[in-house]
Amino acid sequence: DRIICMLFGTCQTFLLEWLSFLVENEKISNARHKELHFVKTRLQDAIRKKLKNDFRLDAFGSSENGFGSNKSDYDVFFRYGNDNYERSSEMQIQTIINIEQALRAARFSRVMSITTAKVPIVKFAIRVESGEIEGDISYYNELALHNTQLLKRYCSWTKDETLSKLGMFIKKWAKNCEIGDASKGSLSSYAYIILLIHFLQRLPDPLLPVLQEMGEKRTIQVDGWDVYFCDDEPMPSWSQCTLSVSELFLQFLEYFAKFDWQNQVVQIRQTNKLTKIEKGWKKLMCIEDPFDLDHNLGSGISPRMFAFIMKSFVTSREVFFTLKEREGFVRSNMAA
Ligand code: 3AT
Ligand code: MG
Repeated sequence: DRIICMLFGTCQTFLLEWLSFLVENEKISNARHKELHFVKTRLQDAIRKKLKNDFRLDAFGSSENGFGSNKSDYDVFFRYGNDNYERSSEMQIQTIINIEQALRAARFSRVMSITTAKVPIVKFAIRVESGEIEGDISYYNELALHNTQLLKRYCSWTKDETLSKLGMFIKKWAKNCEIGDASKGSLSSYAYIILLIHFLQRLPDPLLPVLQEMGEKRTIQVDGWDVYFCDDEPMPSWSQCTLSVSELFLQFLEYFAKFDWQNQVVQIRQTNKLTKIEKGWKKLMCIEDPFDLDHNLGSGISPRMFAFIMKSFVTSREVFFTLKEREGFVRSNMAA
């Protein structure tokens, strides 16, 4: 029995170390940043040939927010240069179709526009030295640019790279469990990072503050929502993380396996709890966007998917925790 325990313990340590190693190796590198810059230039050149108007492209999402890996896709916004961007959906769809034609003409691969979704996009892929980069271009959404900055601020809160590694780790775990793809009825990477920040804000010794409540709070309106967050230097008391990525991951699983999904809303904008009744939300999974407070990131989750996501949290927690306990048992026995 002891030998089996020891093997399990070793496996768990090995597995977690191995995952940490993978994440470490996949962290977005300078070489990757250069390739992304190259892709942006290629996109600009291609679009310029097709569209007469002045325009600009802005990257957002994981290539910018600190939680990106060398395998992440490249999310890009298109907007007209004069900044009076057109909001009518017909115009947006027409622009997206024009961009699609421009990318086809410039020989990008797997070019495909999706104009039936809430946010019309053009998907594309392009070969670069390290392999292939997939991406999509959507029409300018200023709020997403602000939430990218908010995530980036949280990601850089601790001096070391614990948070970015943990975020990448969780996104990878969610994708492996097939619960990390909003287009397939589960949750987006973005939603998992919101879960992570919420959890870190609520540790007995919080690792993250609530940036939207801190500093000289003032209102900054974008699309009718307040996008203020404190952007000052980190305070020393917050800046050290003594827990490892694997320890935090286990606690993250534990927290959401036991979360009161029936009554509570996951949110990162206030210290106080927020209930579904207060929001008037009835969905099984309620995850509030930090800026667009009408937006529930869990609104697309079906009862079946909810059960599947919960099962992933509970099962992963059980597997990792059981192994951890056995490892502890073995260690104490060996020490004795
Ligand atoms: P990956 O590394 O690509 O998996 P990501 O951070 O790029 O992670 P997504 O591709 O899911 O995450 O989303 C790209 C950005 O789009 C992140 C966020 O700024 C914005 N975004 C995504 N989903 C939502 C949403 N439901 N509401 C508001 N903004 C969103
Ligand atoms: Mg992305």
